[in-house]
Amino acid sequence: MKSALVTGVLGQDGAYLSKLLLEKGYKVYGFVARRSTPVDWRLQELGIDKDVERIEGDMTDLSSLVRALKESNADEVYNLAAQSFVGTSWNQPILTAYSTGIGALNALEAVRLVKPEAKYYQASTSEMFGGMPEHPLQSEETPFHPRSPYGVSKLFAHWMTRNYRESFGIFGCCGILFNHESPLRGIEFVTRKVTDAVARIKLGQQDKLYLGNIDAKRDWGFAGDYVEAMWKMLQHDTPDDYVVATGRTTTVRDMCKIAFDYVGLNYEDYVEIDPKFYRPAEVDLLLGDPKKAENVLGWKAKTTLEELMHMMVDADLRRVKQEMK
Ligand code: GDR
Repeated sequence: MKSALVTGVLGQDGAYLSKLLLEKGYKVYGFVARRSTPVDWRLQELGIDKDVERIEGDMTDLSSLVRALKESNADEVYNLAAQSFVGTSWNQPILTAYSTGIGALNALEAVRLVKPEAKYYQASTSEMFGGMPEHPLQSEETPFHPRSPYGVSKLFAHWMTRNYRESFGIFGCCGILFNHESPLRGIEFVTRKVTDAVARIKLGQQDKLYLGNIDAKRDWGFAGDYVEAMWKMLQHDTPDDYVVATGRTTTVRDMCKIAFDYVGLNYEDYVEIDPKFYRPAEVDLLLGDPKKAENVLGWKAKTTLEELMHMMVDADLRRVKQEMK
């Protein structure tokens, strides 16, 4: 039986990836930070909270990662842990650098010290590109220009993974994932903020939805599809880096329209702009070129943005109705 250590296991991707690995017969260990209130609702929603074995630790504490790797004897390490909200990274840049940047280096060091033959997956991100106008379509060859402390921290982790591959022969892969969403998305991210509001407005619990820059364009896919790409990278003969995206970009405005239209409402009647949601530096346009992942790994996004938004609105309608009981 193969075993995997997943950091960030209580997050959206951690939950979907754990489910996939459990279905494939892996023993799954989740590396979790101690919290006064446990946040394992995502594992519960997927019905796998009893199946993931927790190991307590922190990404900024190398010794806890070393212990986790010894205890799990993992064949595959998936580093999904991060301070992952871009907006917060301007207010907490140092924490972001520690957890998102140094945290990844700690995980790599743990692999090097304890089990150098383990395969390592690094959750890299389209935020590393910064959406520069001269590169309207981003691939593995596109130069990086991160525009937030989060993007800068992720780029450090990305280059460290490449460096450990080149320096020590670690089987390290970086998945450069574009935005990926699901009913398990945190409420601070724009798609989930929209679908939660659509459900509340439809059910008479909320009047307005306040957003920031609705002209920003994103390449949005379904997180459940994207975790398959992570796994496939580690099953390939050679370690490499891959863009994981749908190849379609949509404005925040049009994404809102899809969600409101689904319940028969006009988004223009409800969406208002609040400059407090503007970011000090915006990434205007993200559009990924997923050809390499398709050609080399045989991976392709399966879920359209319409299907994704409908799935998320349905889940939020269910949740809000439950709350109202
Ligand atoms: P992003 O996701 O920053 O792309 O990073 P987010 O959903 O937060 O923002 C997407 C775009 O929407 C604009 N926007 C708003 N965003 C939020 N959160 N709230 C608002 O009210 C709002 N109004 C407009 C943003 O300005 C932005 O342009 C996500 C994260 O999951 C990262 O961790 C991950 O690496 C990348 O996706 C790929």
